Amino acid sequence: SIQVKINNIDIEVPAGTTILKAASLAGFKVPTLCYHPDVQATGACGICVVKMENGKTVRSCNMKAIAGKSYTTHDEDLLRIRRTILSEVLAKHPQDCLLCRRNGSCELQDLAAEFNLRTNDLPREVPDIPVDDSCAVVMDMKYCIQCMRCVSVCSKQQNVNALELVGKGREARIQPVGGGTLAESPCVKCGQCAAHCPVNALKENEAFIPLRHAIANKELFTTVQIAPAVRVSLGEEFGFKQGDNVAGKIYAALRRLGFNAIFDTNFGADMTIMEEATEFVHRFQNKEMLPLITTCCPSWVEYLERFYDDMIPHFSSSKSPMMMTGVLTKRYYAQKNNIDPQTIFNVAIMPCTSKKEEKDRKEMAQSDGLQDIDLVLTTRELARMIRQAGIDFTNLKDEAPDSLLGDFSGAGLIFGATGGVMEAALRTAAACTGEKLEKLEFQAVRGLTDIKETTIKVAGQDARIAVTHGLVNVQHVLDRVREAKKNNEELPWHFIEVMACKGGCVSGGGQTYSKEEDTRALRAKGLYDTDKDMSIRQSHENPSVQEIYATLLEHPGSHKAHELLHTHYTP
Ligand code: HC1
Ligand code: SF4
Repeated sequence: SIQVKINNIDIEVPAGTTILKAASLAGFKVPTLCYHPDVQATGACGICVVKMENGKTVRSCNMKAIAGKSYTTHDEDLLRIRRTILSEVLAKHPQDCLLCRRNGSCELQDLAAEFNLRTNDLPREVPDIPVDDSCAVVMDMKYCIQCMRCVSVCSKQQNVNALELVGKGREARIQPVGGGTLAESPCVKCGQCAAHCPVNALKENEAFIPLRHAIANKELFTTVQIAPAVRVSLGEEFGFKQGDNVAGKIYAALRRLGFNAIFDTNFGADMTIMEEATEFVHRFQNKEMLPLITTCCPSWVEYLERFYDDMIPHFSSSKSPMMMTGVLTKRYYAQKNNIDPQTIFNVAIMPCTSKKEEKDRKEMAQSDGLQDIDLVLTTRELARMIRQAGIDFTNLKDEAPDSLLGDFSGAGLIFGATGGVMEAALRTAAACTGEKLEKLEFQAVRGLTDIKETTIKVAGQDARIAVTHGLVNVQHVLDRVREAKKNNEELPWHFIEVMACKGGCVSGGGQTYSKEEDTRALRAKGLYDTDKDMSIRQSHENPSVQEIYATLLEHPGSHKAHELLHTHYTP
């Protein structure tokens, strides 16, 4: 470690620490705008300048602190520089803050407040760029401040490269690659660009007004499910700590919003495991089309279809938990409760933008035209809706979801973190093929390592497992599989889980904004901690799952199960 001085405060920091981080460890918050811990710091905006001993200024986000040196983070000169930069950005930015969706969560607005900007004499020159709402991720680039975070996450974290910076100087702008709409670009709708946008330029296609109308329509029976990861993120919007599991309050809030029945995607996750574990055991024992690859994540599905279409036959045919909960709402719950499924309006609250498109995929269409999921809201949209309805979320008493599509095991719950789907599948695949499980935790597939591997006994044989997340890591996994197949060599893995977003759904493109470094780990911990204390932690032990098989589906992989719970993907 090294010693440095920040504003005359001595502090010891690990060698290699940036000045920005050293300042924060010393108790000073240097303002930033283009900086985000997930992306390579470029210093593009210049707001984070600090002064060295010789009076020279440097950008603190990408400069390492030097041993024995002293830095000033706040004085009159720095304030003047920062106010000038901010004024220039604001001159090109719309100033309709009161009417803006990011009102209250905009990083630019926060800085304007922090710097007490009251006037701006610079000439206004807001670019005139039309809104692109061609898909689940909306681009309104007149708000763009060219921080480049979106371009960076899309290329470095997701390896999609759907966005590019074109033009120079005043003409510079970010656009979908090739200049068409985002829908025409290779975008997979993961929403990571939106989750990293500091302003109102990139965002989900908002759907809560149609939802309000549906709830107000007394002829409709409104049902709702919440995804695993939503419960460990939504609380942050209302002052809870990162990773706090606020599921009980969410159920209570959804009831107060007027939903007629409240379910949980975790239930569908248990159903997905029943079908997918069965599918895996079958393929593994018969050495058919291995490795099996998970398909819960629609951005991942789209990515594979676009870039690795030769691998489509490896896809699991089991629908995602959202779609399974959806179909069982309209085909099972409706029947059991004498409700005409045509009158059900079925909503899913997801940490994800891509789920807004999954529900409309042609593979999900029912032969009679009934839509399993009618509308998807992100975590952020739910927070807005709760506020608008005047619900005092923080002080709500915990409530329970409705039976039986609200009943779940710990295995269904951990789906929200990378490795969770695999761990849940292994808890069932191993147990149901007669293996004795010493413990239910599979530490090897937990955590934020890019590619996680383990071997586990299934039906008396070693099954090799890989888990990866963040689409940039996928190529290393799939290239090895392709290579082995081409050379007729032994496969590196038999079962692979992929989630498009780094960390899995806990860090999905629809989650609460965060610039903290340990957000993913804290949210995942929230899920694992709850699972640890649950009495039922394996999907096949969920009594409601057992009841559905006993009364409707017979057994996993049955003809009826295939009709309702499976799909198929074609190149
Ligand atoms: Fe996910 Fe899934 S875990 S895809 O990450 O399989 O979005 O949370 O709902 O469907 O369960 C997301 C989360 C979610 C599905 C489940
Ligand atoms: Fe890139 Fe994902 Fe944004 Fe599409 S949604 S532009 S793939 S980051």
